[in-house]
Amino acid sequence: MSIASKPIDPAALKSAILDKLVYSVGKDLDRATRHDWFFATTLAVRDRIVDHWMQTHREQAGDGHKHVYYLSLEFLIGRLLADALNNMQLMEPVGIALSELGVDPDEVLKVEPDAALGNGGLGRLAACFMDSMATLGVAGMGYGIRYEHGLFKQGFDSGWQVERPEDWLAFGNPWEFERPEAVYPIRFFGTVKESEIEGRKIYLWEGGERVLAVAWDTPIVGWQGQTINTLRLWSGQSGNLIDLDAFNRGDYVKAVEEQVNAQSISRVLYPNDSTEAGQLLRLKQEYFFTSASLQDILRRHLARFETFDNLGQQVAIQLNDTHPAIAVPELMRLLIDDYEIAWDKAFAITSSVINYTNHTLMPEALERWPVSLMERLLPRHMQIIYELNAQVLNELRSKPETRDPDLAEVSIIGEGRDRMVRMGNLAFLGSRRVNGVSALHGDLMKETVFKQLHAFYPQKITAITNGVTPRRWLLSCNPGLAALITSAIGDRWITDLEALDELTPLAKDASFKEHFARIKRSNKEVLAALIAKRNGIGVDPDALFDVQIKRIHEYKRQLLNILEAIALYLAIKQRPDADWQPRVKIFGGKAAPSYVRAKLVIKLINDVARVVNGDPDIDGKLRIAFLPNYNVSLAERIIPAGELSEQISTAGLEASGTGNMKFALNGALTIGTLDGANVEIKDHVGDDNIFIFGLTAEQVLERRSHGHNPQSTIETTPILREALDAIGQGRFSVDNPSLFRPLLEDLRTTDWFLVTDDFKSYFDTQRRVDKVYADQSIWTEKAIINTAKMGFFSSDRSIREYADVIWQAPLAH
Ligand code: B1N
Repeated sequence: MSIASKPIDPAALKSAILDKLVYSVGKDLDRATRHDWFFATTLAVRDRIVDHWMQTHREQAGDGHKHVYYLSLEFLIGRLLADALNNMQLMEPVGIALSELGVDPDEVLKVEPDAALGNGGLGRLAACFMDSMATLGVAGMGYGIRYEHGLFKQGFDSGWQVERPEDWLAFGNPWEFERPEAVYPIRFFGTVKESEIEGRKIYLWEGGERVLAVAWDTPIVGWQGQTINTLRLWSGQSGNLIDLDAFNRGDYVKAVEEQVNAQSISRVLYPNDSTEAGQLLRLKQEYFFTSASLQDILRRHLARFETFDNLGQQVAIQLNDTHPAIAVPELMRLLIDDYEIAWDKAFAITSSVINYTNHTLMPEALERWPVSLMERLLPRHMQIIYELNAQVLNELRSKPETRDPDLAEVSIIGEGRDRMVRMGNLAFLGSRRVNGVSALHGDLMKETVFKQLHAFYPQKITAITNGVTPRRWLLSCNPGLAALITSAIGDRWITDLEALDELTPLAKDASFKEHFARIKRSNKEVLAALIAKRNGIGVDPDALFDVQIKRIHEYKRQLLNILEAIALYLAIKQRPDADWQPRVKIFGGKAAPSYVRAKLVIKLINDVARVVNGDPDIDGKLRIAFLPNYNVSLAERIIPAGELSEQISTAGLEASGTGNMKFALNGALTIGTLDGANVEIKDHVGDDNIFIFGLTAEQVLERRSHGHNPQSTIETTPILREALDAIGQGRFSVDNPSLFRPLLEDLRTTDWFLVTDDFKSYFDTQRRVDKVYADQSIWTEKAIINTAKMGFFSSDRSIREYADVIWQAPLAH
């Protein structure tokens, strides 16, 4: 029986919540804080989940269910209560129960901390996939790290980004269950001793550091609670709580040193997005969670079948980027050294269960670890990597068409002065399937980073376009629009997003259009109030809401956006009485703390905002607001109010993007380049319902190799030159006119991300946007078409494709 089919009684919920408040939280009604109510509510709801969780465990134990394990260094899950209530259809009765207790349900939902165990798209995708696996009944388990501190909190100080530590566990976490019995030892450093027993070589990896990985489980509730899967996060612990010798000597620091070191592994998330971190602690984190997860997977499998012969039939492992790529030699090591399986068989098993998703082609994000570091930290793995590499290269060498440079390209070890282990090649060679995250990205993988590997293994690469869960990104975040859609076409869309296509004819229906526009307008009012509260500026809900929310990165080109804003500002000042379309430019996003240039872009946006918003000549025709501390919960408030979605990366560099899908689903039109999934969004909504501009991926490569001359582009584009001059003259930084010189100098010389090349086309396209927006009836039609055509971009569709093409795992629902 599904949870939804159980009678849902607000009175029973009310007494369950009260019980939890008194007996689990230890407070009475009069003294309970919002936090206490959040805890009590979650614990009451959790009880209803747990029975079904156990039921799911029992069902999935049978051999009819292939077990899918999603290994990811990041799970950007955000808040869980609203999601769980929605998926279990308990939102309404819990709302009633709380109200009757004199508590505002919205306040309770809002005090839940936003679990920011990820940086951006890659981590959020993992969270959407967990939701879709549970909804479709895939026996899917997520494995990651239980970071004590998630992504830093962002504040602004005089327009500069400042970082504050994040502390989501400070008040405890009612969702998780510690599993002290699921504990695995993880070794670092040490040495490998070789010996022989009965003609068989034995490798003993000994000494070094040893830490324990302890499991913490969070239930993941699928739609209507039919399947409840598990997200298992590992935390670092020392086996020795205290060093008694040191303690007795009076050396108290030394006495707890081992514990402190072990815990530091899961202390904090690295704040990098699309760049590699390159530090020892990062590599330790990667190995720590990968090894713990694989040990757990093997133990679970043995408990089911008592043999590894059928591992490939019963288990699929998905590596979310190369962060867990050490899984390839680790699985080999466990099978060979711990379970005495021969090399060839171990490799056959490994390469039949492991799969790898690539999320970026940018050279600075492709993980490479110095051989010398790996040899020290993971000596046994380096032996396995060398042997695997030799075996693969020998096989390929025997093919008549193979040339030496081809072999150098596919080698796991990059030669040169500093020898490096190329994690992408390792993951590719150890995997059954390697997938890209959009059609364009899949093609580019074959033509660029994996060109040679693809030539040798033409069946391996597949492209599965990303998706987003409609439960969080429409049903839960935009209840008004969700209700309108359901009243028009029924609620099938919640689990079958293609049903949205039935809205297409309604794009011409006057009454539907009016409702649709009214909901957008009301979402804009809510966002306007938030902007007033957080940024202290008033924005007109009738203006065009133009939004760019994502990590701050040069390739995402927030700089192009703010340059366009400056050019528009100068144009308005020149002709203040012309018929300007009022516009609010909204920004959100964090820069990696060490990414100096990205932080300077944040400062520039904030400084331009201050000048523009304070200029009486502009009179509200242009407003700029950079909302601090962009995260999942803030996205849930911004996206329903967005009208123009900025997806303006240099073509070929954004592997997919998923914000682009969330905006279009909520009725925003995209202004974007032909990059990542924008290409497919355009195919689905049609050329008339999207604003495409700029160079294509192919033209970008061509332009970079020859014909790129930013200086002359600037000279021949007066509006661009004037915008740059305004910055250079200190118009936005009167106290320090040279502040932004690094940005200007780069634009005038290298301009690697082709901001100057795309500027004119972007500016002109924005003016086209203004014109279309002026006719609200036409704009609304286009917005409805965008929502109607987003069926393809559900993460349910992505997971169906993974289950079919990669995992060969059945769906229960
Ligand atoms: O993965 C998303 C895509 O939609 C985005 O286009 C892509 O940029 C993003 C190192 C990354 N690629 N690489 C990362 C994250 C953290 C890190 O430490 C790289 N993130 C992406 C989902 O496919």
